[in-house]
Amino acid sequence: MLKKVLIANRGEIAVRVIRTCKEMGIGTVAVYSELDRDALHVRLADEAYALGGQTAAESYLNTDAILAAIEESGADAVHPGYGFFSENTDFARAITARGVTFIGPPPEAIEVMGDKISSRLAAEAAGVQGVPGRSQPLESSDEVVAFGEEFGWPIAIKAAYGGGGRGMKVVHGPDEAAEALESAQREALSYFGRDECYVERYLTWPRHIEMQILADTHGNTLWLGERDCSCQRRHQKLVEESPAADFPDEVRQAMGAAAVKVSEACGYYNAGTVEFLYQDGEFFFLEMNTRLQVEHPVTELVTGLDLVAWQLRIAAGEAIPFSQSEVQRNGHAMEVRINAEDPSGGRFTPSPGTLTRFAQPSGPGVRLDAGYEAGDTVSQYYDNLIAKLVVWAEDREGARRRMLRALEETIIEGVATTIPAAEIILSHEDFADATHSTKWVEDTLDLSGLQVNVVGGSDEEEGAKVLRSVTAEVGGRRYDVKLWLPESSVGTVVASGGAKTPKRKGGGGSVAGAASGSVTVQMQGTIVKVMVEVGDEVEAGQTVCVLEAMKMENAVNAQKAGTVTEVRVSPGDAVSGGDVVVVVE
Ligand code: MV4
Repeated sequence: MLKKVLIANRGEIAVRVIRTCKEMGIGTVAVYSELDRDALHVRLADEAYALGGQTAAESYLNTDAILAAIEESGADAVHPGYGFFSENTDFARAITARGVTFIGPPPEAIEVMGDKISSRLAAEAAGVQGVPGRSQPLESSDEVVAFGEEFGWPIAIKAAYGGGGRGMKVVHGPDEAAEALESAQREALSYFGRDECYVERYLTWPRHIEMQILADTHGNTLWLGERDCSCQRRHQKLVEESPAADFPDEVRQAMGAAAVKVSEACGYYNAGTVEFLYQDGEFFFLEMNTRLQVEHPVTELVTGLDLVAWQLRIAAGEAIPFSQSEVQRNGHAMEVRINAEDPSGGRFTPSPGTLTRFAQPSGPGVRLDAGYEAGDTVSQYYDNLIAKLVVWAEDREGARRRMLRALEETIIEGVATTIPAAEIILSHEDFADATHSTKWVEDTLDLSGLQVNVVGGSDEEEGAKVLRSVTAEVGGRRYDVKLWLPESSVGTVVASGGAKTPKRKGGGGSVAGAASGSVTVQMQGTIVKVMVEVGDEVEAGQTVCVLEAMKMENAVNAQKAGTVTEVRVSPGDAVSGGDVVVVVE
């Protein structure tokens, strides 16, 4: 068995992995950025190593720093969690070359599934159909038009080398084809470094149903059951559940068998997920996620299996000792993601800060996988998932009611959270009746009246610490020691210079009252396209520029008609929420 596992991640997933390692008697090594030096995953691990840096790129994605921590700690395996290095084959190969086990699939499987054209082809070769479409990169928008005319509109343009929702454009007719292809290629290039896109029929009311698989290095591949992740907004999942409601068992069996075929076709081992779109009783292969997923606890609660434990055993070379027919599924599980985001008005804007209070739910059938405790700070630099609340009950209605009860017990102060939005979703009759699809939150659910007020807001300055180098002598030997000291103890901090435009306080973008001529952005991001010039006439609602934020392209629209008198940004500019980009008079 593995002896010491380094967890190359942070937050709730690092905590999740540490817990199972402890139960299995495996040593745990945490790594941390400067901002995470007191984080929960660091507190729980047996030992911890500083990576330095603040942003993910400087810390959790710093290969050299992580390799050094592996070396120092003597870890014999690395668990990558999700995100970060979980699907990075260079990293997997680099550690494997050092004799360290990567707790994940073979790199070749990550490669085949990492690119949607090759994964589509691999699935097709295994006899599993994707959405009807073309498995070649598009050369021009004429091909988009030709496909739409042949198969019917709407159609979807997708990034071949993409993932998640990034780079997908829906095209409703021939006149939208050129602009959609251009935008899809631009997004694909900026996110994935390659601009190849392909085309598929667009399903208008699908459910997102994914199948969990588990495969070992001895040729055993099992499917464990599905999760319905249809309840999402802008490709961020909000609620996941298993089993999927109104999902016939023969479809489940067929989808399970299809997932096993896809996974075998790429020589997979480890835990994995095969995603499908499900509409009108038919399912279509979408992509395969070659990692442990955020929502894996849903499957753990219905099967009673610890997926992290099985990842560890499989990585150590053990064979899965049970067969497909021995996998049992009981009752119903649901997961709600609790993010530090303000769902007011349905906007879900990031709300980083210190959790001044965190009352955790408990009682029958409740599991909370949190990455934070009261007093911890959610940084703007990382994913803002605070915790996953997962419940189990005998049936769907029992799980729904239990989730509402547990959400009510969960009290977080200091930051805004998605809990109020989850409560609205779970109380809605469409959710209770399970008539929702992937389009439901964005198209039907109305969160415009939701207003969240953060209670117990933290004083940002209080407790702020700064890094200072101090020379110390220990037993006569000289050491340079770094100390994190309260800001107040090290004298005045000189404000960093730079002529910054004064920013309006609390510039949330939406201006109350009459439509403003100052077009502002709602959130922090990068301007990728400017569509107007000084002197242009614009109409109310017309798009003036495109903002890339939260992994998506967002149209920034004029609020009133008039003439453009100022354009304050150009492509590539970084902007903050509330910044004025264009002035219309
Ligand atoms: C689709 C689709 C409809 N038709 N493909 C979005 C993310 C990416 N993984 C695939 N996605 C979709 N592909 C065709 N041909 C609808 C979606 C989709 C979606 C899929 C899964 C979960 C949520 C979604 C939300 C919107 C659109």
